[in-house]
Amino acid sequence: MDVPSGTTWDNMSPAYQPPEYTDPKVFAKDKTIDPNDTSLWADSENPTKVDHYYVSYEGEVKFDTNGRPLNPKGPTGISGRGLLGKWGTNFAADPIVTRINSDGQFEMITIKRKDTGEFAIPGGMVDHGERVTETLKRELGEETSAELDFESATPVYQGYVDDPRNTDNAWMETDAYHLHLEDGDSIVLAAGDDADDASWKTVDISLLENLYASHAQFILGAIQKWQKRTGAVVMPDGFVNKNASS
Ligand code: RP5
Repeated sequence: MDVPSGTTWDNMSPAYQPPEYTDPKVFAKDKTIDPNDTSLWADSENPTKVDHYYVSYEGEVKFDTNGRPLNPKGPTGISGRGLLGKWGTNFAADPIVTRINSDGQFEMITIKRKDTGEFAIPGGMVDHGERVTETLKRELGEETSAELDFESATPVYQGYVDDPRNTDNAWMETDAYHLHLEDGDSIVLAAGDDADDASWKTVDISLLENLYASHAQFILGAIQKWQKRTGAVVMPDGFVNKNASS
């Protein structure tokens, strides 16, 4: 269902009746089916019976009259959880890993997602009780086989992700961190089960315009901070001007 841009929960039409969708895979992975089964990852069908707080980087979470959390960015045109396991915020972490290649171009580690076929940061969901820096390391390892530590990485974004899976009642938020490697050439990548490809890609306009969800926004934030620290500038074709002052 199309929702006019600028629609909020306060100004939406009283006639708004979006189709309801929660994927059968989500119901099949309901943790309340067997609380001892650690392979189950989805919330109960009842949003008032979940085992987590309703929190968001975007502010206080609001609810509808049935106790369903409401997407902080407003109506999406679909209710339920879609493909997402949790009611409310589904927290992810995104490791942005960069280097300058031998031609002088700024590169980053990307994966090709199996679900949409788009290139993306090799991020993933934060497991229950996991620290974000642990998620960054684990997800990068699982999706690309690169083993890196994120304890000293630079935080570059924290908040809502414009993810195609978002619904009125379940949405993605992330913590994106940046790690720039001086010796990135030694890292060999191999795609894990969740990805069709894992590779270094030049960060140029063409890559940024075709990345999954709002990943380009996080990468531009990382580049901006890196430019401030180093005084170098990443040009739109990916070449790094080391003598510029940003
Ligand atoms: C995006 O989905 C996040 O930014 C992160 O990259 C990703 C996590 O979901 P999965 O890759 O685990 O499906 O919203």
